[in-house]
Amino acid sequence: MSEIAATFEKYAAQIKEARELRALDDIRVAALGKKGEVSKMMQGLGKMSIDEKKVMGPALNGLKKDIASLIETRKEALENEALDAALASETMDMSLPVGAKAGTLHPVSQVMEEMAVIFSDMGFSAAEGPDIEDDFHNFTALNFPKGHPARDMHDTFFMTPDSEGEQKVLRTHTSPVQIRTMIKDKPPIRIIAPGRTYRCDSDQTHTPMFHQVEGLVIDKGIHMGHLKGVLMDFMSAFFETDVDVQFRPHHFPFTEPSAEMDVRYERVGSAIKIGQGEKWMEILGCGMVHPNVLRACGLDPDEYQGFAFGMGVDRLAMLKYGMPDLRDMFAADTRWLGHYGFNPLLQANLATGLS
Ligand code: 2U9
Repeated sequence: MSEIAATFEKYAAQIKEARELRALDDIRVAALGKKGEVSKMMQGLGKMSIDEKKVMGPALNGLKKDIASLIETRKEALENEALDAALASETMDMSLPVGAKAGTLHPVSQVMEEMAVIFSDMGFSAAEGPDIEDDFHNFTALNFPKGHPARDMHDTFFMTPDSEGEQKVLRTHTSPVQIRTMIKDKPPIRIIAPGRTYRCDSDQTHTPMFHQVEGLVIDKGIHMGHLKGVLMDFMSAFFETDVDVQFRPHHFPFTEPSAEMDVRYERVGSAIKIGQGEKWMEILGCGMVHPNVLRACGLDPDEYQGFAFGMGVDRLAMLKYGMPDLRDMFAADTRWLGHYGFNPLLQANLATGLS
């Protein structure tokens, strides 16, 4: 047998026997590496006559290719074997555990869903916007003039000014979402704006981050009667019982006239029952969109009118589901979530009940 054929047979046998990728690579280095046997044989070409070179050159190249190809084929086989072994030994249960307590939906998410379901049934769609807002959308367009004391009452978180000196804010309400919608879309507009809002305030009844759902309706001939009807229907649907409400005059820069809405309630032991009783509890703010706000968004107040409202989701969740302390809501305590959380697979809907 020629030297070339003997070399091929030797490595072919080794390659066939190799059980691991690492052993296979050792064989590759021994045969084809820079200092490997085939490389050394090729270096010998330099000392050969031209006629010998003509025969041995292609033969050695062929040997190199054949060994490389055997190594490649064996490598693929070893990799497939390793994958099959891993697939057989490593299992992953993709199904949800039956009966075992899985993750729960946070009450704030549940209440946001419930509110979206009720308003969507009334023809509202949900709109979203950025948490970091500019001064125009958070204040100026909402009829808070520069230097007006109402800006201070919002306990605003200010961002560091950018290179052009512009100072953005963490939105203090979701109202900038309605501003963006009014600038972008033509009336009629019927939207809710659910989302996170931020004010530098922290005590038993305030957290620096809280959730709001605001609403906006813009069309021709909109009046307070529409506002009252929508909000009364919303309250009864949300608390899943008849709810008696009253409106008290109030002031907001972005609405005129403005009002706060109260719901009738009573205490039964430590629980609060909404809907009946002798006491009134403030539940939301609302009003007719201020003409200055309509103008700031390019709408003519003589042609279009609208109403708006805003409510705190966290407090509504506490009232509906009896959570006693606002601060527990964002403590990320899994025992609290296990107790107050909702089944994520049961979606709120009006047909089978909200909760
Ligand atoms: C536009 C025009 C008017 C939204 C409104 C309120 C009244 C209100 C508070 C409720 C509890 C905030 O979370 S809270 O502290 N909000 O009382 N919000 S009217 O009025 C708007 C919004 C957007 C363009």
